[in-house]
Amino acid sequence: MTAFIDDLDRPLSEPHAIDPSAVASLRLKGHAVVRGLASASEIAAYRPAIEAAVLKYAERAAPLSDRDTYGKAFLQVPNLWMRSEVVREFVYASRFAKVAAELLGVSGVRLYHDQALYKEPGGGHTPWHQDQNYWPLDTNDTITMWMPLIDIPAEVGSMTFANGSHLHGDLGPWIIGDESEAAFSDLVAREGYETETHGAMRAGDATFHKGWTLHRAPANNSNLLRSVMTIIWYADGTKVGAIDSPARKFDHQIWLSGKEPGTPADGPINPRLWPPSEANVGEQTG
Ligand SMILES: O=C(O)CCC(=O)C(=O)O
Repeated sequence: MTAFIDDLDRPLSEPHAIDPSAVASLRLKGHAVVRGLASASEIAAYRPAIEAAVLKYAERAAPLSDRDTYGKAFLQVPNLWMRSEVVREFVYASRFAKVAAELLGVSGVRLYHDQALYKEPGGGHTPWHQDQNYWPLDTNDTITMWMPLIDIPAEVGSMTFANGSHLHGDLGPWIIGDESEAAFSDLVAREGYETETHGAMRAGDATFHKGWTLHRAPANNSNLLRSVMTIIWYADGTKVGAIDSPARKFDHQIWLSGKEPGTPADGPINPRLWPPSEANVGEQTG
């Protein structure tokens, strides 16, 4: 199949060698940084398609001052791969999925979903939270790639992680908001978690974090639109987990095609992206 963006430095199927320290960091701390995973020109090629979808969404968004803490944190636009063939090429990239599998130490990964997270100038902090509270997946092998589409200076900053928090699984029922910020701030202080950020990032650098890793992000006090694309995968072979909260009920319908708990999480919108499955091999030419 012909690639939509065909003048890249290297195809998005070309592997990216990761340092063993990144694998150790993900295992021990629950997060890792991989610098230069995509080049500036690759990002420049895909950013317009991602941005177009976000800006369309932004036209309908309420003014910042009218939103709650979660709403102020970012413009959140999910499943961009379904809206644009160009974005699909980016989200399906085996270069990214292979890194996710290697960091998790699993032989294959499936797509859970993608989402753009654009923190506007004046946008608020992203409260402490654990992603996996939302995900009805019967595994701890879940991972998010968070990739800036512009250079992010230190004063805007990237996420902060609570090192080792993923090793404790579910740390509380709070979904993202003022309550999760208060409860998890207390927990981080009380349990003495060391916190760590990878700070300034270049377009195409990426952080990876596990589904149970506690994380937050600072407010955007700059004039820059903090453009970030995320992709979430889980280990191939994972089963649909318990639907035991409203958040998980929502995710179950939207992202797991409502498949029965206990059955393989291999629905039509959860393709195996590493190793590329037959149906996607043609997408991998980059
Ligand atoms: O982009 C942000 O501010 C937070 C992102 C986040 O929480 C995530 O990707 O899991």
